[in-house]
Amino acid sequence: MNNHFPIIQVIDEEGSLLTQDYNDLINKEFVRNLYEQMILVRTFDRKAISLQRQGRLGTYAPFEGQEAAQVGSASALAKNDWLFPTYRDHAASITFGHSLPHILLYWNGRVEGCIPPAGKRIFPPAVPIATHLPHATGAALAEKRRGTKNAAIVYFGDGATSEGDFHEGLNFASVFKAPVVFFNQNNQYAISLPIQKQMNSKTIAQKSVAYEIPGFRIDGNDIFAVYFYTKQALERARNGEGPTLIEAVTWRYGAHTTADDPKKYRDQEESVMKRKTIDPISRLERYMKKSGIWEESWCETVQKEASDTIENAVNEMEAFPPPDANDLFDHVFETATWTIKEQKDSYFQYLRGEHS
Ligand SMILES: Cc1ncc(C[n+]2csc(CCOP(=O)(O)OP(=O)(O)O)c2C)c(N)n1
Ligand SMILES: [Mg+2]
Repeated sequence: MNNHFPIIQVIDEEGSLLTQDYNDLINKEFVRNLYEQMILVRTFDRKAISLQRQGRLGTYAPFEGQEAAQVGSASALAKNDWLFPTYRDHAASITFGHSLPHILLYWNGRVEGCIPPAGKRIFPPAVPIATHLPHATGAALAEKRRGTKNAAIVYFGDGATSEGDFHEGLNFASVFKAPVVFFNQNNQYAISLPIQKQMNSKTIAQKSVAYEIPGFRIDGNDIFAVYFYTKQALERARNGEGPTLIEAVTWRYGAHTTADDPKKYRDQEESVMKRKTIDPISRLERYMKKSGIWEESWCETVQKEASDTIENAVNEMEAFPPPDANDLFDHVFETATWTIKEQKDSYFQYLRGEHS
């Protein structure tokens, strides 16, 4: 079978613009905002790994390499849309307005980290793979039934497409024309499993054909392609035209989480090479240099501001009062089952030193 879904780019790897279609929109302010946001989230990601290594964060799932996919897509959302992230999508959540200290609190196992700022429709990260696709479809359908123009976006990886929930979410959304964008980040690995062993399909985008919905395979390291194709999918959703599947082809440079070592299952030289060629931030930088909107002093300020913002977020996270042990049990079900009650009693006895 041929590949029916060639990768769509708006800028090439050298940073040259391949189409004039978006000329009116790609202005200096737009480009600078995207660049600033990518620097902020990369600084966050690196700091989070460093905190984990120092024992100041529990564990962490890094996204370095996937900044364009997440920042570009979340930048296309409107204020009242819904965002359903996985454990790797904090760059999308941050871009959509989540609070930095709260995201850090999440990685310290704190329930406060699951709660977005008031008015922000951001779900807690889904750790079970693909369970949140039907949730996003449901939220989108509720918006449609209420007669609003709000849409939902749901993030998931290549591995998630092997789960039943992926197919149920897409089928239901297609049948009911739910205003939802299925945003896949194909980073080509599900922990240690490469995409070639995950599926026989040549692409993830082609899975849209089975559900009779539009599918696009875009270069996920090209922030313009990500932004404009997500924007278009969201517009279709708002206009009552139903869901879209977007496959953003990308790459994670580092480990699956801070708990694994990628050198055990792949040659990390590939990440070194990809950093030189397809890095999303360097690519936008090349575009900016070619189009005469690059200034070294501006870039230095952006980096300094990002570092200050992240340092403040870390201070805020670490100044939080210690956790309440009740939180471990009180949010599992709305009303605790007898098993949860028993576990809670037993744990509090243990904390009081009443049994080992
Ligand atoms: C239902 C379920 N099965 C297995 C796991 C264990 N698990 C955690 S992450 C992961 C790989 C997911 O890969 P992918 O969907 O490509 O996302 P990525 O981590 O690359 O962002 C697996 C199998 C899980 N969390 N949930
Ligand atoms: Mg993956």
